[in-house]
Amino acid sequence: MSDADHMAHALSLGRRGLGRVWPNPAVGCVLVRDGRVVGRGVTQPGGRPHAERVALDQAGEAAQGATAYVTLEPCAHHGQTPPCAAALVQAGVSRVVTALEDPDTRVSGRGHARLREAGLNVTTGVLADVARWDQAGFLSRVVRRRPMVTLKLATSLDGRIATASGESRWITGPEARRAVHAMRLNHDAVLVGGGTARADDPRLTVREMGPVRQPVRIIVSQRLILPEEGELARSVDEGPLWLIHGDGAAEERRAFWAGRGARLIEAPVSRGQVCPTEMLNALATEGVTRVFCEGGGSLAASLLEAGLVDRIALFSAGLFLGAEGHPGLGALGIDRLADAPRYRLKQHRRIGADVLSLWSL
Ligand code: AOF
Ligand code: ZN
Repeated sequence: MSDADHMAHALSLGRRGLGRVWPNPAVGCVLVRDGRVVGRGVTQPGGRPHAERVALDQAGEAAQGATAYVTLEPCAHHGQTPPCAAALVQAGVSRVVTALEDPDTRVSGRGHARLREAGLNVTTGVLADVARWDQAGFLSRVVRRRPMVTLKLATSLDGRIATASGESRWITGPEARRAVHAMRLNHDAVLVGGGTARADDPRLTVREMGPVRQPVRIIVSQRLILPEEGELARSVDEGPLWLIHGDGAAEERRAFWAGRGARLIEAPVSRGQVCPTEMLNALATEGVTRVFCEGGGSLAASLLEAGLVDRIALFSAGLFLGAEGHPGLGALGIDRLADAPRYRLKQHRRIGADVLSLWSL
């Protein structure tokens, strides 16, 4: 097994932490001695203990003379626990292989330096591209001071997210909805605009996936006009609920939601809406690294316009909705989703930078 093979193993462990460890990165660590894995670790829920600590505890004496594969530079700072770099040295590890340098100013190069000073053999940059993809949220929070944003869209084949009369449930089928719940889980937070909260009355929790750490539910509503009798107000106990609003939100509304147990975050308003850049900056300050935005149309547009969407998860359902006065297809006379003929996917193929999907009735 090569260094890259062991690092791929550590990366797969690290991925399990995504959505559970913010504000910290989801790190994976594998300890290998004489070709045998003697310890495995992943950053624990809430961000501690760190991955190396978990792997070292598992390995015990077997860590002596082992090689540690870590997906991020081991930390060098004294947080609530001693630095991982010191722990690796103390356990007698002889070689450390990492994927990325940690941009956190308390670490940035010091972890690697400490290991080298202690006489360990250090190799860096192994599978760095994969690690950068996996840890994009943490890197973004630290370097750009905003979380990584994934925009989820569920559209008809003509790119519409609702019928002309506003019906949007459900454009996609039950399997796609389950996939959405799984995607919510590997993000720290789920974000929707106030319009969606009013129109769909969503609960935004992860359901039917066993006991899980619920992502933070974040609603952005400039004036805090949200259904006070709806699912959100009823489900505050089911997971954290944060509301982002502007300075124009009425005092009674603030008091209502605060009384319900929601966390209120005020952000600057520009052009009549909460400024998306400032909003994400505020979320990064709270430690959020990965945001899953589920719409609606205006929030998605304002994030896209400001260049704040890093990833797009596009679900396409096999129907056309059309609409009078919109670009694309004209009116098809469809008000209710049930009236739209559903096509079935026959083939799905990447062609250059495009996707061909072949559908039939
Ligand atoms: C590691 N291994 O598994 C993780 C690391 O607040 P603290 O003390 O937990 O430190 C958080 C910082 O530690 C975080 O910003 C990042 O630099 C690093 N995370 N380091 O050696 C780990 N999760
Ligand atoms: Zn550490």
